Amino acid sequence: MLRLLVLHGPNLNLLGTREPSVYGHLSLADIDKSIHRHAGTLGIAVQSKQTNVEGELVTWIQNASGHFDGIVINPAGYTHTSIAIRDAIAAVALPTVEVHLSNIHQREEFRHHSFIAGVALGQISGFGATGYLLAMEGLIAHLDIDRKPSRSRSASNRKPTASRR
Ligand code: CA2
Repeated sequence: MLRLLVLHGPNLNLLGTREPSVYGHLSLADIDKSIHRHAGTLGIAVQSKQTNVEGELVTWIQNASGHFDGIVINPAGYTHTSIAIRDAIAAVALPTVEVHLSNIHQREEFRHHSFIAGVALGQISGFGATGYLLAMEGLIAHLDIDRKPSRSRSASNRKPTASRR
């Protein structure tokens, strides 16, 4: 079974309490609930964690190796500042999708640059909590392709995916 690690960065524990016009009304617990529900329908395992501490994110990313197949991360404010998180993602070499609830490219100039984007498989920004679910699906599609040689993707011997979706 595919295992994904979902990491939430600083201040995301405040979701649902302030700035609903930017980040929506859902709490982090609500978002985690929908992540776990979606994982169930996709037939994958997820673990999600939040921290306000940069070094903790670095350690969790490092420790993901061997325990997880991919990472979904909303690095929050560290997106725009953290070379340490970028280096950890590059070092661990697990496919990683960067998620933002808001569209960072429509916001202040300082949010337009991400230190993470250059080492991520992709970036999803502006879809609210749905972004996490899209990131999980993107990682599954990527890992399925990675795990199977192209020959085994032919219609004749491809396993039906309906059981996972
Ligand atoms: O849009 C996103 O998901 C962000 O990663 C959120 C970060 C921000 O620094 C990024 O530029 C974009 C901020 C997270 C703070 O979350 C709060 C939630 C409720 C109240 C206050 C802050």
